[in-house]
Amino acid sequence: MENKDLAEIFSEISDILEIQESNPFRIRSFRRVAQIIENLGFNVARTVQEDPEKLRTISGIGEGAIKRIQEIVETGRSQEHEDLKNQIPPSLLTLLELQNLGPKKIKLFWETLNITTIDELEKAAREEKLRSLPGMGQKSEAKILKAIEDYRRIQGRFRLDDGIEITQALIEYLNSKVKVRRIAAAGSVRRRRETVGDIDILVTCHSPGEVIDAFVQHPDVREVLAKGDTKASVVLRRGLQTDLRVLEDESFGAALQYFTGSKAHNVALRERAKRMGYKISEYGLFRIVNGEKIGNGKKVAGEDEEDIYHLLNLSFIPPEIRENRGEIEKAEAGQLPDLIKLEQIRGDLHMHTKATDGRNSIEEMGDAAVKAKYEYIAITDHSKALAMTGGLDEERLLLHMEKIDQVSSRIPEIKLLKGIEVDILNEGELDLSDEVLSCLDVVIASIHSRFNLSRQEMTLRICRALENPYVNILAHPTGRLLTRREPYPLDLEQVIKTARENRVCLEINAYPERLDLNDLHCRMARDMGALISINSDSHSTEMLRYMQYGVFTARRGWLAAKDVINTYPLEKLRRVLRKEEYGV
Ligand code: DGT
Ligand code: CA
Ligand code: CA
Ligand code: ZN
Repeated sequence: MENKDLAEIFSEISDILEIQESNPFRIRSFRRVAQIIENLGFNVARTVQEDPEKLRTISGIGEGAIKRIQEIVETGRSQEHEDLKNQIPPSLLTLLELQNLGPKKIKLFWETLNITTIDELEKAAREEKLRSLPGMGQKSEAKILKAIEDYRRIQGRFRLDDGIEITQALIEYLNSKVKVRRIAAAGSVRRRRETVGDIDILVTCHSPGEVIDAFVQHPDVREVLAKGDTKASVVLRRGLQTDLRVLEDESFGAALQYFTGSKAHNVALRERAKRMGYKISEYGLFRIVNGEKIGNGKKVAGEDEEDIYHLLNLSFIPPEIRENRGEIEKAEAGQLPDLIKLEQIRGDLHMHTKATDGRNSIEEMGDAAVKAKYEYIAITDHSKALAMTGGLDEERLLLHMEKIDQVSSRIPEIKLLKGIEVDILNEGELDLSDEVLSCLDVVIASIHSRFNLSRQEMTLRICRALENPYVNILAHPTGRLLTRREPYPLDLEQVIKTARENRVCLEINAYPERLDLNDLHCRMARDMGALISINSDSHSTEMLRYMQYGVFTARRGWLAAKDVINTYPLEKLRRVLRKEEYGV
């Protein structure tokens, strides 16, 4: 069982309690447990059985929570959760998935208009029945309609980190149950697309029946959609579908190529094969002569994926860029970019500490970064405009900077750079004085307020901030939250141009819910000569691992190490941050 599954149960308990207007303290404590579990870097379900003491040391997780976790791990459910669910219409919980709609509003709609489903809510909003309710108005009614529209569009897609974690766990599980020969993820998971619709796993094995049986018996399987001799489809917890295919060794590579996709890439590859006198399918690459397969249908490639690309006179195309965006032409010319790798990342330039809304101290972040084998990191807490995070004013920031220097000298393995994530205010002015900003090593600017400006206003606002001589990085430039919030309207081309002119870098925020810039934006930035910084935006030591998702996005955006400043050695990085150097 994944941490997300456990966290969801705790979070649903708190949602239901909130709808029932139960004790606020209880509501908060369940909510907190959910957040902690979701962000822990180890598997809680396994730990609670093997080493429950480890959980007892985590603040915020009490005996009650541990008992509940044990119950869920042993029985697959929590009795209290089940009881609570029986006390409300089940569809109310679906309403919680709408952006900006919390338990209080849901309770209000339910009690006053007897609304329990998304369809009913939509109808009421269209009939203008919501606006007259307490705390509601025309604007909030329109927002609900927008949230419903967004929900319907993204429904059924999952974050990449969930997709990868679940895939890895399934592969481990199958390996532990059956002697498999080759096993791999295909589909959008392998292409590292930012969201995944379903998981595709391919396997070769001497006894297909055994793998299929083990697969459908996995404890997280909620429903078996199909079960055949060589293929099965199941629905896991949280509704994620997974397809498993058992293959012959001699066609594993061909199947991996086919089921990795994307569909558009496959169509283009198939046309190329045809022009060259080949036929390509999930079973192999076949040479066609006079409409016949050479050697009585014996294929020329199939066992290994690389052979297929090479026989088609292409260099191997990494899965992340198989989207039919020009990769086949570049592979033919031998001009594919040398895509960035996680090992090339030397540091992380965006993270928070206890000084604002992070969970760990400067020391703890520094130690964790040493473990991640980084050479440098930047500590970048929030500025005062984000009052709810305890954002820093000038005075506190100066003290914080001293501390960062002290910790840095105590940890010789790594350099801690002094930074800030400064809020961009209403008209593009920054939340802190230039005087203080000029003393920092790294200044990250970001938007956390007034998302509803027009495209032109937002573009102007951001560009003004980029013109400040001390700004180094524009954080999460479009503000989108995957499967939750659309980007604000923005002329990104203008923003990139202004960034480049002012020697500002654009961030790939690696937080799996953001991945902002996205893959296409990265490529646009690179083509326009702007530099990128990939940052985890960690709010605890465990989140440093999110760096990998930013690297996946960078790869999908055709970036090489030279395009990304946190692959540079410290001295070169500092020249870029001082704006003495920009570009390659
Ligand atoms: P997803 O699951 O929506 O995130 O995206 P994919 O790419 O994983 O799509 P999926 O699971 O429907 O299929 C896996 C791969 O199988 C897909 O990327 C390409 C291949 N494939 C599926 N159907 C077709 C098809 O009709 N034609 C071709 N050429 N390839 C297909
Ligand atoms: Ca898929
Ligand atoms: Ca599929
Ligand atoms: Zn941040």
